[in-house]
Amino acid sequence: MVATALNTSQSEAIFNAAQKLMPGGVNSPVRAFKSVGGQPIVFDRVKGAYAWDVDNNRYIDYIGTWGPAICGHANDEVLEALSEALSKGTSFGAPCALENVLAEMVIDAVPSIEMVRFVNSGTEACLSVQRLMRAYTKRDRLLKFEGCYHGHGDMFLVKAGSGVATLGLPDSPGVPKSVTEHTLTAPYNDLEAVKALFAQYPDEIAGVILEPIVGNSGFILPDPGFLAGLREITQEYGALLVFDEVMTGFRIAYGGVQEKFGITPDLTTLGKIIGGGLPVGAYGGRRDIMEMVAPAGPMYQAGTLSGNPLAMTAGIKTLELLRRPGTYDRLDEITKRLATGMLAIAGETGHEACGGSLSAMFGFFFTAGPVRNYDDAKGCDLEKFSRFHRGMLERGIYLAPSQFEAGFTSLAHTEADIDATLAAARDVMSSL
Ligand code: KE4
Repeated sequence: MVATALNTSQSEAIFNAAQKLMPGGVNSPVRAFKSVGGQPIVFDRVKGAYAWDVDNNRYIDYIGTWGPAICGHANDEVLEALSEALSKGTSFGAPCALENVLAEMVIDAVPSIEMVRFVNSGTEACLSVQRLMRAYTKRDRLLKFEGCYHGHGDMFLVKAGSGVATLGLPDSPGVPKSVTEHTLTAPYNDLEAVKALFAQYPDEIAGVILEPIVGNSGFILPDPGFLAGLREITQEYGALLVFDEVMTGFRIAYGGVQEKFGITPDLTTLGKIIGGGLPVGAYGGRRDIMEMVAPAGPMYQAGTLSGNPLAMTAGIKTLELLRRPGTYDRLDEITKRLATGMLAIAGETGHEACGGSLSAMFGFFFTAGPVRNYDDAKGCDLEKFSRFHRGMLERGIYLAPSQFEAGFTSLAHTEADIDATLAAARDVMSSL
């Protein structure tokens, strides 16, 4: 593959300095490109489907700040709403009507949510929801799936996905055994393994938490019947079913995977899109469970900036844009064009590949497949993925710098962007 000269001198200088100031030069590990190697790109600005680095190279961006930018980066209507809100202050630390507005939108949209609590990140949402699962059921064990990532809470850093998988840190140092010993894991899409764990611990499992479509081992869909099976098993054993829709919420459908697949969990976590690019997470679900949360009930959780007016404003405007008619048909169409094109080109250029897309989420693996779980994902050609990633970057296409991530499109991506991406993919794959 001919490497095209990409001037990244400013990125290099800034990133070198950053490594002396912040661990690995980043504030979130996956951004350091450790899994794919090469020079991370330092962003200067973003707009729509595009990002520009500090050397003024332009990229078609398929990360979209890891999901929030589903309406396109720096959407004019979101920015306008924010500048209005800004004039009234940045944070109140007191009740604010905007919290009611976003809460009502989330409750109206997400089938499982009758009551919601806003926090400041997906991690905080998952940390809070696992405490609520245990408080409500008075049971200690949690069941998660290998390769699923639910933020960096200790109890979840057991065979997690995303940056943990990328760095090969399935069990991070600093996490005491006493915390993870209550965390059970099973392979994704393996209902028999789940049944066996419930048979072994019939009245000890507070609940099952999963990514209903996996984005943190790469893009992995649930097998037909998997989600329904989990709904049945948890009901049978009096355990809770929790969908971590931090990534899929408002991306797969306006009501998330639970709306698209017609399976209603007891609790849901959200993040990313509901903040429209500002820090917002949320957890919500059945009223009888949520009323356990302080100060309505005894389960404690709190946060200085939770529900702040700026973040609420960005979230409200983003959901307003998403609930316009035709949004998800458009996202599905443009993403299918990309994913089917990529797989076709892989085949035409002699590379085994599998994957696909659903609504505004996509992914592919360099393997014949199928990829149904984390082990399958780990078995694909990671080295080839790294070379593909670098080749695409040099051609102005910004893909997630890890095989264990999903790709994201937005309402700002055009057919021309997709076709330019496919042309670059053909160029790279022809000499990969
Ligand atoms: P945050 O704390 O990063 O807002 O959310 C944690 C989280 C929880 N649940 C799911 C399903 C998630 O995907 C995430 C975060 N996603 C990663 C991307 N795979 C964030 C990117 C990063 O870690 O920098």
